[in-house]
Amino acid sequence: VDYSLVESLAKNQHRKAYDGVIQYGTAGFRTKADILDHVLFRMGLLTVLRSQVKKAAIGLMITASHNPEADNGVKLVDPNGEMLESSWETIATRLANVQDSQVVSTLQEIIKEQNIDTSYPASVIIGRDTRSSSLPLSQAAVEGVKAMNGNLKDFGVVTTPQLHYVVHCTNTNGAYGVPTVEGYYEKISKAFKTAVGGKKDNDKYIGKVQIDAANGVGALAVKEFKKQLSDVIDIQIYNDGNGQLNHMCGADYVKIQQIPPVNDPLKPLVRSVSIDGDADRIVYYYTDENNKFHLLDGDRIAILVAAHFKELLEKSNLDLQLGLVQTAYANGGSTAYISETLKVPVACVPTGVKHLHHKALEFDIGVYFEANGHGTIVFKDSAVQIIRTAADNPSLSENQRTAAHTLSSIIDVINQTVGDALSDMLLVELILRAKGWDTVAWEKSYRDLPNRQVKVKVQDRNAITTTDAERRCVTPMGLQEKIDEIVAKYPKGRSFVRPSGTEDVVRVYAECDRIEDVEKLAAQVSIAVF
Ligand code: NG1
Ligand code: ZN
Repeated sequence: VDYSLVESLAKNQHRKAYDGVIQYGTAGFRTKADILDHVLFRMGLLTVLRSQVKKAAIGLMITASHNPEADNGVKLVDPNGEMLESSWETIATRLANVQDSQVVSTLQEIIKEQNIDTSYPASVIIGRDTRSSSLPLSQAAVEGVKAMNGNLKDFGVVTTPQLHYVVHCTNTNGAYGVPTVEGYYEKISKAFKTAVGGKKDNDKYIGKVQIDAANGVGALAVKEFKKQLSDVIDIQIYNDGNGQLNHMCGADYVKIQQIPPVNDPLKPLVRSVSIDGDADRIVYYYTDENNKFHLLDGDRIAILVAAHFKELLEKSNLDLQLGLVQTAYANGGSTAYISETLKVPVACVPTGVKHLHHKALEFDIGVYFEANGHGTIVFKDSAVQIIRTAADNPSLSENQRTAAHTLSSIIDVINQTVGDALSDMLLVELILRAKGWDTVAWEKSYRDLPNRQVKVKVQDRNAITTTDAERRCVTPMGLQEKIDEIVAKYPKGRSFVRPSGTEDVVRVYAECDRIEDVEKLAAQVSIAVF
């Protein structure tokens, strides 16, 4: 490596244009796009070292997900397609913040501390979303990778889950699938067709869905699935990339505002989907005959999936442990339903998919979703083996075999590497079809408690620290007692506060039994925080 070149690039073309501290947060670095160039260059440098440590290909995705167009971000993807290990988040933050003149010495420190074999041929897989700032930022990352002599595969514009998928497939020599975007579409489409058979409708289920693509990169993926699956499902798309990214549309907007996105045709009872700006989140919704909005969020998707798997496991008589993972943002109605009615074990972990993913891996089949619609299902290799064997086992009854077979075909629809809006959507569609349900039937299983999420701007959001999977705060002193006091006045009341990892705000979540109280509860807690 020519470190004088690295130094010159760091001091000139990619010099730091920002004095404040930039932190690797819940989903990597995320902030205004115009102060990120040096971060991307440095992350290009760092992925090479990460690849040499893991002796595997590492991913680098440029996106700011559901944030406005002016923002951007970058996250690194570890070999299995999972989020970067947390000790390296600290390393990434350190490298991103040193002075330009210290970039080379910091790299050398990292090499020494991590005992890195720099002769290993590194490889880095890059992807980006459709933001106008994403191309120049990806060029900065490419320069970083090249300056460190890393091999590079630039997949251009892809969804976040596609990038995770390609990284995983690359490192497992194709065992999970072909490591290309075409391979991704083909695997999932084929599995969906196998799982549903030929017909489009079943009882109350109508094989037609409309999708708000948030004017993001997901629109490209929706269009491709629409083409490949036209004979089994009818997909209508809007907010398809021609409008402003994430503006009054997308999964985050619909979930938080609890209203339909802009450009929704607003026909009553039509099953509708909103995905986010990089297509890793999904929520369902519909408006009823009285024009009332109904949201079916990540909690509801998780429950639909878990209930279906439970039924198939019982039918196939397979002894596999099914579990569900949520965060504190999961609606209390959903948690009660899972543990009391469904009787599936449920765990609660801190916000951020990496926490959910890790916890879910403890089960044979782990279903995890954030309420905002970010989630997937992970299977232990041994569980996949057991299911596949049972599907072909002549000594089982035909009913058992059929159930195992259904499970087996469902596995391949799922992008296990990370939450994937479109693979999740196809999973929901095939379950609804199997059950012959429309959204009204799906919604019937339990009632969501009325809830509100608000943001509070404070001087220093990190003054708030939390415990118990973020459900209680430790500092500032006295705040938790105040919250307890407020919450106690509301039947079925629950509220918690935590600093956001992606925005400079404190998030306040509140839920309670009566819709007319929830606004007030959220406001009172917000005042306590302020
Ligand atoms: P923060 O900003 O830390 O709350 C948000 C979401 C997370 C996750 C990340 C990454 C909520 C309450 N928080 O994190 O679930 O999706 O963004 O996109 O939805
Ligand atoms: Zn996203």
